[in-house]
Amino acid sequence: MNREIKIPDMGEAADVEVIEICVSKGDEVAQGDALIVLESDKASMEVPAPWAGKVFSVAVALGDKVEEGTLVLMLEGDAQLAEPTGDQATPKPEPEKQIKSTPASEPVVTKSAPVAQPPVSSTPSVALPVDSSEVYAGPSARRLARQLGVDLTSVHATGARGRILKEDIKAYVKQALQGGAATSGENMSAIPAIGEVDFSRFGPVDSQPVSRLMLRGAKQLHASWLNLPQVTNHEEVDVTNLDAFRREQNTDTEKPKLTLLPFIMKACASALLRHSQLNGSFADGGQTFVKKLYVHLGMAVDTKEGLIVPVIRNVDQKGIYALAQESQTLAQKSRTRKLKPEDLQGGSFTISSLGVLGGTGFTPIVNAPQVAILGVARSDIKPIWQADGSVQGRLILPLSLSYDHRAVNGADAGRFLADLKACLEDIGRLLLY
Ligand code: CAO
Repeated sequence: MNREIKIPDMGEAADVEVIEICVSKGDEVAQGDALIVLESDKASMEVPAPWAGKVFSVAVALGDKVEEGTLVLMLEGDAQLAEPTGDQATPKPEPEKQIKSTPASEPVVTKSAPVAQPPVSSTPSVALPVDSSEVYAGPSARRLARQLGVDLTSVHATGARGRILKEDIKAYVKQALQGGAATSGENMSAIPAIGEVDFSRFGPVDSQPVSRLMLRGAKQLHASWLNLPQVTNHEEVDVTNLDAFRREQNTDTEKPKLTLLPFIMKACASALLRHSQLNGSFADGGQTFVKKLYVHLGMAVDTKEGLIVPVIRNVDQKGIYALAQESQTLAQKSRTRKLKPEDLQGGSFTISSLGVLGGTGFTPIVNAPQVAILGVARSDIKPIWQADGSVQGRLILPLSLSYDHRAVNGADAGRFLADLKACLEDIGRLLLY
C-alpha cells in the first residue's frame, strides 16, 4: 500500500531547502534510512523512512523550498510493521551537526519532530553542538563512518556547503585500501587528496585510459617517493676526451655504435664495487642492509607506452662493445614489447640517461628497493678555465645522483660521484681497478 510521506512540524522553520535527495524511485529503504535532507538557516536534518518499503515516487527536487505538510514521496510498505522508536510509532528526525555558516558563539537549537504520517505531537528540542572543529555530516553518514571506523575529520567532503556524504566516506575507505588516504587537508600529517576536476568545462579535452605500464610505473614511483627520504647531488664531468675517443671508434662500422652510455655504465659498475653502499638495499623491514656483490644495472628506456627499465647483468664483467650491443638490444626489445620478465628483474642500481633530451639536469627518483640512481643530462660545450689561465671550450656532461638518505650519506654520494667523474674524464683509470 502506498502512503504519503510529508514534511513534519518543523517548529518556526519555513521555506526550508531540500539539499539532498537520498533515494530515487524503486529504491528499497529500511526503517530509519534517510529519505531527504533539509537545511534551514540554523540547522539541517534528515527525514528518515518511518517504515521499511519501496519508494513509489519522489515528489521533491533538489533546491525545492518546503514547509510542514509538503509531500516528500510515496512509500510502499506496511506502516503497521514500523518498529516503535521510543514512545513513538515513527522514527524521530535526526538533526545534523553544525552548519558552517552559524557563528560559533550562537547556541543553535532546532526542533526535532517525527516526519511521517501520522503526525506526532511531541517535538523535543535538540541542542546542536557548536564546535568549529566538528565536521558537517548527517546522521546516516556518521553512522556509516562509525561502522567503518572512519575519522570524519579526514574525509574530503563533496556535498553542498562542505557536507560529507556517504559516498565521500566510501571513497575514503576505497582509497585507504588502495594504499593512500584521502583527507580534507586539515590533518597535516596525512596525504591530502587531489580533487577531481572536470577539465571539459574549460575547453575541449581528449581522455584516454592510462596504460597498465604507466599505472605500474606510477605505483612504483609513488611508493619510492613516499617511502624514501631522497636527496640529489649534482656533478659536471668533462667528457671531451671520452667523446673524441668514442667517435674515433665509431668509424668502424662493423662494431656496435658507441654512445656515452656504455662508458658511463662501465665507470658506474667500477665505482659501485668501491662504493658498495650505493649498490645495496634494505631488507627485514629496514633492520638489515644487503650489499650486493654483483652489479646489475637498470637502464631507463623511453617508449611510446611509458618508461621501461630493463636490466643489464654483471656490467663490471663486460666490455664496452658488449655493453653497447646489449643496451641497444634491450632498448629495442623494450620498444617492441619483446622483453621477458627476467630482463626486468634484479637491478642493483639504475641509470636514467635522458641524453639529448636531458636539459641541464634533473632529479631522478630512486628505483626502490635500490638506494641510488644516476641521472644523465645533455652534454654541452662550455667555456672552462684551464690551469694555465686559458679558457677552452670543453664538452661537459651533467650528472645527478639521487639516493635514499637512510642508506647513503651526502659524503658517500660525493665520493662516489668524484670517483665516477675521475673515471669518465680519464677512462684509462678503469685499467687500474
Ligand atoms: N648528451 C648529448 N648527447 C647524447 C647524450 C648526452 N648525455 N647521450 C646520448 N647522446 C646522443 C648519442 O650520442 C646519440 O647521438 P649520435 O647518434 O650523434 O651519437 C643520440 O644522443 C641518441 O642516443 P640514444 O638515445 O639512441 O642512445 P643512448 O645509448 O645514449 O641511450 C637509451 C639509450 C635507451 C637510454 C635512450 O634512448 C633512452 O631511452 N633514454 C631515455 C631514458 C628516460 O626516459 N629517462 C627518464 C626517466 S625519468 O622519466
